[in-house]
Amino acid sequence: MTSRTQVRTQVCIIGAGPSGLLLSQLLHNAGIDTIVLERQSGDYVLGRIRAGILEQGMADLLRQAGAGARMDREGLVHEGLELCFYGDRRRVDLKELTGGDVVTVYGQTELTRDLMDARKAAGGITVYEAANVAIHDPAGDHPRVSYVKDGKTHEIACDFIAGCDGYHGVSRASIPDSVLRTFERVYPFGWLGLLSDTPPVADELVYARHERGFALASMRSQTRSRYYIQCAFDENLKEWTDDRFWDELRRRLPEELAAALVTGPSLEKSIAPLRSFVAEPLRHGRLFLAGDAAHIVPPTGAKGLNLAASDIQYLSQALISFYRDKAEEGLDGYSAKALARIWQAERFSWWMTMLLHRFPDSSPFDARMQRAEFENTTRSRHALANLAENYVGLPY
Ligand code: RFL
Ligand code: PHB
Repeated sequence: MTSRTQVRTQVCIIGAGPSGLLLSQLLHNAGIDTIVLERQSGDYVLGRIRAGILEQGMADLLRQAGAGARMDREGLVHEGLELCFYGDRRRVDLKELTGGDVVTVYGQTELTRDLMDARKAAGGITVYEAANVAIHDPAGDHPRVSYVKDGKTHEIACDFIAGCDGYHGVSRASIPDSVLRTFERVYPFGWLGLLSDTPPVADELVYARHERGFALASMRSQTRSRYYIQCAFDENLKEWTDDRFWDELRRRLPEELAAALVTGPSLEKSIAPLRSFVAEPLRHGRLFLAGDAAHIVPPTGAKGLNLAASDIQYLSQALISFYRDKAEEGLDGYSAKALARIWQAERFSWWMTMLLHRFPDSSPFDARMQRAEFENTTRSRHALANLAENYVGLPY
């Protein structure tokens, strides 16, 4: 027999990724009590190499959460990026095209670490390695969340549950099929990523369409690079030695960059599938979905983490005004408000993906259309400005 303990909190947050940790800090700063439940260990969460590009909104939220100091010191401000289409290189001046907006290069790992530290300093409770997390009665007035830790079952009674547990979490799965509608596109390829302690090949990110497939040159700092190449969706990671990766990357980058590429041993190598996904609505009674639990974008537009930030901004404001003013409008409007921005980011990420990848089933007509799309985008200032304003992030 296992014993069962029960505690109470105002908002139970499931998932200690960027969404859950950011929400916990914003609520804590407003005097709202939270408990965060995370299935993995803290080290495991920090070991996942993911996003690297922060929109202004995400950077501002991190500061608001009291966790922005290191990003302000160490983050790299990027005023532009490069698109390369079969060797044709075009710089996109984000700052000039948007009237001053830029992005910040700062790894999700570092951002997560900063949020974990801020939560620790604030004395907030995060339960790591919480197994069998289960949601009870989300549509009723007294929702609960149970979990198992060290062989003991625990239960949390709460006012609200924030489902910040990513694409494979329990939160979305706890909403009945009769309530939830999902929209999905799975792309017929993946991204093979490599992280190395080598200087980045260029000062700005380079998104390259090559006849062998897409490649991206990104970075985490002046001394740490992050590269991706498009691969088959069922690619075997074991078959990709570092040398094979570097050779393939060199083939796909513009010649001058390939010649300048500095290679070194990989610190991490992984394959990510590409998918577009949206669940609607984002609320079921007292359960709210945010971040990857609610939506997935292919990484081409660098929107996933940033979209999590806008969800959390809307949700935290709604919860704060509920507790401060007993106002329910924010909670009632959360799903529609967040989804409006989500669909814009979905469109942009889908469009960037279609523009820059090699599709195995593409016809000669499709190939010409992809080229025409590139020409249309780079020849027109209006089209470039549209790309730039989406890349730096739509306002929220
Ligand atoms: P996360 O980060 O997946 O965190 C969810 C957390 O919930 C935990 N969890 C559970 N906890 C308790 N009980 C359960 N049953 C649970 N099930 C899951 C998980 O262990 C995890 O810790 O979701 P969150 O917080 O919503 O954050 C979303 C971002 O992580 C994601 O959107 C980005 O990483 C996407 N992404 C990028 N986004 C950007 O904005 N810019 C980028 O440049 C960018 N590049 C990327 C990316 C994602 C990538 N991959 C691997 C998917 C590059 C890649 C390669
Ligand atoms: C990254 O650095 O991991 C990164 C950058 C831009 C993207 C996707 C991933 O579009």
